[in-house]
Amino acid sequence: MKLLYQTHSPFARKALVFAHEAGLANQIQVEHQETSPTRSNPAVFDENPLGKVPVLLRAGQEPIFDSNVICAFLDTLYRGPKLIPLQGEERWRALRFEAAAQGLADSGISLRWELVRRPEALRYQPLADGYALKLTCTYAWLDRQIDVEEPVNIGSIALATALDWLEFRHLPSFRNYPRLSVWIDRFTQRSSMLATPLAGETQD
Ligand SMILES: N[C@@H](CCC(=O)N[C@@H](CS)C(=O)NCC(=O)O)C(=O)O
Repeated sequence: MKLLYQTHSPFARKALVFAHEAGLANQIQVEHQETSPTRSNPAVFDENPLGKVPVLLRAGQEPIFDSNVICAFLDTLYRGPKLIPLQGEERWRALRFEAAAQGLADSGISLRWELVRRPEALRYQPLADGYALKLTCTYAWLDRQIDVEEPVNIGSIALATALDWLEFRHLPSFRNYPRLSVWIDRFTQRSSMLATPLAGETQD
């Protein structure tokens, strides 16, 4: 399998960390692709009509996107206990955390447009404030919700990759939320996270 990847994408890293946790990383060739809505990448558009990474390519099969679907597919190949819990409150907790993580990463990207990516004259402060509020409210919610012993699953993987990216991009900090801060510092020591460092600049 080949993963159309980006070393500075929280979503691509989520899929790759999931592959590592599922013991499948050695079956995946990782290929870096730059993407931006202002600079379309034909190699990515050929596989995903949204022009976004990550995309998982399989021999003789249709491509799989986005990160949620790639993780769901990889979990079907995983022989261990499912990383997307199958039932009960454990499932809804993991999926709720995944949804929060997707929102964090999406809000962080939107905020970066208002702070650094859009030409200065086109930036809109009320929108930046609105996205920053989504981040800080979600940090506060997570600080109440997260268990320092949170199991490794789709929820914790998605949260760790989103939060580590927010810090990498110097977006509003979660460091004044003590429980969340302790949890992320532990999770980022996992070999799956150490094997997938964030690097690089967005090319718009
Ligand atoms: N919901 C998607 C989001 C993917 C996404 O936004 N990827 C970014 C990189 S971080 C991208 O390729 N953006 C290019 C664009 O928006 O055109 C997922 O979870 O995979």
